[in-house]
Amino acid sequence: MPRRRIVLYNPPTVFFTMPLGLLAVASGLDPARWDVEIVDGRLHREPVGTLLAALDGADTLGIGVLTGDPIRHALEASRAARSRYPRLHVVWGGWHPSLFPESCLREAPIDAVVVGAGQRAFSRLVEAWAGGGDLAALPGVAARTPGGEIVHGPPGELPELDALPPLDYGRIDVDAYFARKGRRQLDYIGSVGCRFRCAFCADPQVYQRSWTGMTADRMGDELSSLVRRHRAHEVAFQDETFFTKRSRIDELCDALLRGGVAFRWTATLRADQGARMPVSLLERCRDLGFDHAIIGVESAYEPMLKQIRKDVRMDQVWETASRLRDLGIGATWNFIVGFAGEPEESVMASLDAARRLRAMSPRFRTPIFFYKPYPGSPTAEAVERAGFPLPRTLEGWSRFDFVGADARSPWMDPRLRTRVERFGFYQDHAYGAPTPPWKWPLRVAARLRVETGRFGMPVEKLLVERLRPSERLS
Ligand code: B12
Ligand code: SF4
Repeated sequence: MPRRRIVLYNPPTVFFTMPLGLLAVASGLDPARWDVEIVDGRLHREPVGTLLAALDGADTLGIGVLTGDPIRHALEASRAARSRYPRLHVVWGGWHPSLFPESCLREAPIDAVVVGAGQRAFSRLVEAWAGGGDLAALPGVAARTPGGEIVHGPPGELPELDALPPLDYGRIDVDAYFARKGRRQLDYIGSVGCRFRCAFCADPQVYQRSWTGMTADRMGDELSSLVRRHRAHEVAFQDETFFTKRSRIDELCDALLRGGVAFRWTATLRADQGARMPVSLLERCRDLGFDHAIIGVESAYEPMLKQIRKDVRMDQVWETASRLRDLGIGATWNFIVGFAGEPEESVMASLDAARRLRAMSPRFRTPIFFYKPYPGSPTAEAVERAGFPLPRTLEGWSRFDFVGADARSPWMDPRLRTRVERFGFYQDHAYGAPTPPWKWPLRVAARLRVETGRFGMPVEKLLVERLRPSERLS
């Protein structure tokens, strides 16, 4: 029997992380039955034109959709594909359709959405279309029947990652991502979901606070061969909480040691985990390439931390910071300001903690994000209650993005918002890697401002922005 053709599409987004979601979906399909091609809109000058050419002879188009601008691109691609190939099945999967399956099915020209993990669900869906199965019985799928009715299958299950074949990176042009990133950094993931309950995050809703991970042995084997094959210098683990199980991390270290391949790696770390883990384990990870941690501090104000259910205390942040500094591991400490109703003292406490962290190590960064109520979380609902309605339609969500002027928590006191923006600018110039001598005056002025907390008349900022306007991201 001839193989049926499926095209998987990643709409343009900011940054060049490898499309692991599409690779995972492709890996769940029987290669004897399905011929799968991945088109990444970020790599092509004419993304939709490239997609339409790839769709020639295809039965199914699958698109991975994040909230925000990617929806606009997904709509454009779906409409173009539908109009050129009217018999094509179009499926959306990923985070936005997982949160709003109904709205996607009603408002986009698509036949089905996959809710949550896609490996098994997508494979069952295309098999049902090929063989005439009952769409309403498919776990993790919501679909439109030929009669136009919307049917929902039962909730999908978390995949047993060890039971699935490895992601086939041969399906993407790995070197093209290295070139776009400007470093030979491979993206990899060894788990799904997260057990924590942060009130601003979509993960608890999509994966119901469950977590499953591949065995460390398998990760070690895959990483050693991937790093060798692609001559990668670094690996970026995309897991939501990489250090979830201490014993597994220890086993991973054993496996990496056995694999004998050296590479630097970056991974997410919760501050409570960093403070609880034995220092010897962190040290072992460092010796095996752990070079950069990504840590969500979110807020340095304890009542706010409680309200957003971070389940982390500031003493754990400081303990983790001292440990990482002493071990020479870099870290990005992410802060969020502007939750609905957040008091000024909370924002000020976060700015102060960011300053202190920045001063601790030249390898620490402390980006401060304005809270953006990404859907599917209690803090987004709080924004609605504060009188700022969230989008109601798919088009509305497509204009909702984390960059641009409207992304700066409009419910925040404008004076405080300006202060955060100025702090962000000056702290970037105050600390970090050594700068060339001609930038020293800016560094001295920025350090003085950050340390004294005086941000009035920001002449340096105006000058730098005039000389180098900031890039538009998406
Ligand atoms: C890499 C990444 C990105 C990349 C996107 C890469 C890409 N594909 O283009 C970049 C850096 C661009 C990015 C940006 C943002 N991201 Co991001 N990102 C991630 C991250 C860390 C890893 C994604 C990944 O590769 N996962 C591994 C794969 C295997 O899982 P997956 O992508 O979820 O895919 C599975 C299912 O979703 C599904 N699936 C996915 N695609 C498809 C397609 C089809 C057809 C089907 C059937 C199924 C399916 O099946 C897959 C296998 O089970 C996730 C967190 C996470 N660990 O998932 C956050 C995450 C997706 N990002 C998130 C957010 C909030 C953002 C940002 C707003 C900024 C930010 N603060 O990070 C921006 C804005 C995006 C935009 N509007 O442009 C949220 C979700 C937001 C949402 N509602 O869409 C997440 C979940 C983080 C979080 N917990 O809050 N991100
Ligand atoms: S923010 Fe991170 S730790 Fe918190 S629920 Fe989301 S993925 Fe889990």
